[in-house]
Amino acid sequence: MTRPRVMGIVNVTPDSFSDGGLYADAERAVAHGQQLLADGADVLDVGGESTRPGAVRPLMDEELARVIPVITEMAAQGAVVSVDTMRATVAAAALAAGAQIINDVSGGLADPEMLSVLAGSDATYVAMHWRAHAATMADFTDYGPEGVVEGVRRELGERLDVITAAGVDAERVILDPGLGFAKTPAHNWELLAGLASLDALGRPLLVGASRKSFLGRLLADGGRPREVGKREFAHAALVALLAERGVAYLRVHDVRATCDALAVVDALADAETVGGVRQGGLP
Ligand code: PMM
Repeated sequence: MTRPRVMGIVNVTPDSFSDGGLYADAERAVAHGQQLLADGADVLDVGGESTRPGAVRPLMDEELARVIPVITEMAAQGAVVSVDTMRATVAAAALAAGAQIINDVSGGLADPEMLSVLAGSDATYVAMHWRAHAATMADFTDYGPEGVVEGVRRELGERLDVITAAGVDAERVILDPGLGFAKTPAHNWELLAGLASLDALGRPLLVGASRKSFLGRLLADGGRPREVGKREFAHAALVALLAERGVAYLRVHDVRATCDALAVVDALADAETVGGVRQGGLP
């Protein structure tokens, strides 16, 4: 079992559901990124557009002004930086500023130029399952008779075909089921339970569950979802289970809690393996 890589989230946005406004200026965002690295993040994912349900898109210049100074500084400090954007122009500017990964929640659907920017670079590409922008995605949760797991597998497979047809080596692509994006809470659990069926696509998986509302719903008290900042224990439990299921990347806010959960998984796996042989459990 390989340890998943931890992608720490740096949202340079005034309105993200999970941490909106906390790191909205470059100086605070850089300090936050440094803290995430100190906590054990392998990659920093810098984003300037909130994708929370119903969010209004920022103007392109606004998005550029939010992310580029932070990417420039973090890359200069030696961090592996990912840019969370659906815009080809932002992706290109981020690569020029030192980013190595394009995290496109639309998997290339939102901007027709995205795949040519990708093809002209050597960046890694995270292609997430996506059906519509945040303003309307709640209207696209019907997966018909095939169901959400097969629907996401099929639609992600179609994206992978389009991406490789654009001249991008499949080896550069990481796939993501897109928890919460045109998904109900029940869909998210079904996808997590059915992750193994995405292995058929032959690419590493990234999962972003951190602080999402399906966890808030799970932990609801008297019908009120658990507040965003108090979902980290449930998320850490999920992290351990995802590590055991072979997920390659975890996109998270709470890097320290995530790394602690992964340390537990590692320790147990080491203890189970004696002389290179995995030991059985209790009789
Ligand atoms: N979720 C959000 C933003 N970007 N990127 C990927 N690849 N996967 C996700 O699940 C994902 C993402 C929304 O969460 P946030 O507002 O807390 O960043």
